[in-house]
Amino acid sequence: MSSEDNIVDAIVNLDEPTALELADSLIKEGVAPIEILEKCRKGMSIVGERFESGDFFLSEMIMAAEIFNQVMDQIRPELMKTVTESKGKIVIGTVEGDVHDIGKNIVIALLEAEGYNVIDLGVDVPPARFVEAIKEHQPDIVGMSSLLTVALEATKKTVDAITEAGLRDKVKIIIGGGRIDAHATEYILPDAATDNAAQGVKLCMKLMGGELV
Ligand code: B12
Repeated sequence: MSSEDNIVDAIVNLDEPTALELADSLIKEGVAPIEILEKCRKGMSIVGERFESGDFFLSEMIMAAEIFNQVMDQIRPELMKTVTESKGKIVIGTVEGDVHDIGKNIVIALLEAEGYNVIDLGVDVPPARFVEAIKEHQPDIVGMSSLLTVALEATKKTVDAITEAGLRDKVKIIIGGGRIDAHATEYILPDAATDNAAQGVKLCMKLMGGELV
């Protein structure tokens, strides 16, 4: 079995030392940071399935998240090695009612590695806080993350609040997260949507060029 498959198992087995050791060897072997993160994401999906089926409890999801965050800390310096000139400003947050932030933090790391200036509003961010941040920072793009089905409604409310504040034509909006699909996109009506961080970075580049995606 390869180190990449093993890191999936280490996360599912909640084996932090092994996960960190494997991440370190993968970095040294020259495996692309994004590939390592995708493997870890696969591990997190399995953890989620086990939670859903009742084999894992909340505490195990918390432990898996902790391991993922440690791996992320190891990988971030590798990502930052490629930073180029500033490409634009992005305000991002996890919407109200949702505290999942691992996916958001990956998007932030990838965007920063691409040279974007990112303002992170954190988690459980109310629509009014997004509006305030747009007024304060005047970003090119606003990113919203959500992992819970119920948080899709908060995402919709956030887009509506931006429209009601008269700011909808001042920023491009991208939504992302595990529950984002064609139905959610049709309902929320952002400028771009994805359930994948690397794709999200590509979409941001297109949005910066004025393209609707
Ligand atoms: C870890 C985890 C937790 C941790 C979160 C810790 C943290 N700091 O984030 C904790 C333990 C706190 C947690 C809590 C809960 N969780 Co939880 N959690 C997970 C788990 C296992 C992994 C999520 C994760 O980090 N995945 C890895 C990352 C890398 O993937 P990702 O988030 O999808 O992000 C990628 C893309 O979506 C994209 N992306 C994400 N955001 C954005 C934003 C933009 C702008 C862009 C471009 C892209 C993008 O980029 C990322 C990389 O490609 C998932 C299982 C799963 N399959 O998602 C359940 C899951 C999301 N949780 C779930 C549930 C039910 C809960 C709780 C309600 C449980 C409870 N009974 O309390 C609470 C809710 C708390 C709240 N109010 O938010 C359900 C949601 C079901 C649903 N359909 O709504 C899931 C799917 C588990 C399951 N199968 O039942 N959880």
